[in-house]
Amino acid sequence: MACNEPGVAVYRYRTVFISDLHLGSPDCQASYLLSFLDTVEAERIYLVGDVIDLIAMQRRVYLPESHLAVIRRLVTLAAEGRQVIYVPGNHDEFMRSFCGQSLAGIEMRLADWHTTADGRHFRVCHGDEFDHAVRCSPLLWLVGNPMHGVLVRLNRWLNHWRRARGKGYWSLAAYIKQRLARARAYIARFEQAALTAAGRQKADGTICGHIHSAGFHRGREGLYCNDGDWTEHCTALVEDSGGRLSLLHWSEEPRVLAYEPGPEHAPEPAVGSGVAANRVA
Ligand SMILES: [Mn+2]
Repeated sequence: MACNEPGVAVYRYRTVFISDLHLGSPDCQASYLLSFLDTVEAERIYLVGDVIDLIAMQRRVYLPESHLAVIRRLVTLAAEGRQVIYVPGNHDEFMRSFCGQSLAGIEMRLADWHTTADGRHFRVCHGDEFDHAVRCSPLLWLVGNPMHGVLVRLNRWLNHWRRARGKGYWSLAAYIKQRLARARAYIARFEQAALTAAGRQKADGTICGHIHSAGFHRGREGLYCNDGDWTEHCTALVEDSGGRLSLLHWSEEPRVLAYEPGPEHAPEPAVGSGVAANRVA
């Protein structure tokens, strides 16, 4: 479906930030990504790294039609006059050698500065540059979902099996919880590294991806924004015409995951100012 087809809802934003698409790997949720690109209009689209997963492609090239359609769509958007800016990440590090050039109308940049409609300056980078400050595998984070009930049952089955083999009790739930706590600590350290960099650069904040965890965090140094990923979570960071940032979760029912936290005691966004407010058709 095309944006200008009558009857198709279109959501309009000033800027859209997406990262960690991992095109070329089976993990990419290309059909949701296509529906997002077909339904959301923006003047400027930022691709914040790990767009093409060259690391996965070295093992095995996986480029079905849906992945090629995403690439075609991005090239078309650029040809139609949208500004498409590609800031490579660690999985598409090779693309960094093209920075400063334009590829099929897509501007390649090592990192960038984005000024919001309300005049704030954000540094845009993939985020792997903060890894050194974190010293903990981002893979930890893929441990995933604290589906507690499932876990408890799994734990019971596992220990039943262990007992039958004369082995001692081992708590899977405790193990996973410990790993999740470590994952949370990892994210907190990553956020802090990004904020420290923003403070150093006299920016109002940092916009990045990399850890596959969409979120905002307001620190003394500014605002941390992570646009998430399109492998598990299908999330995007968007800026509306007034410069306000929010995080969208894209599925059959798009919804706002979070609004940027205001300064302390700022009023909550008005009801109806969510994803529907940006619906224009
Ligand atoms: Mn990455």
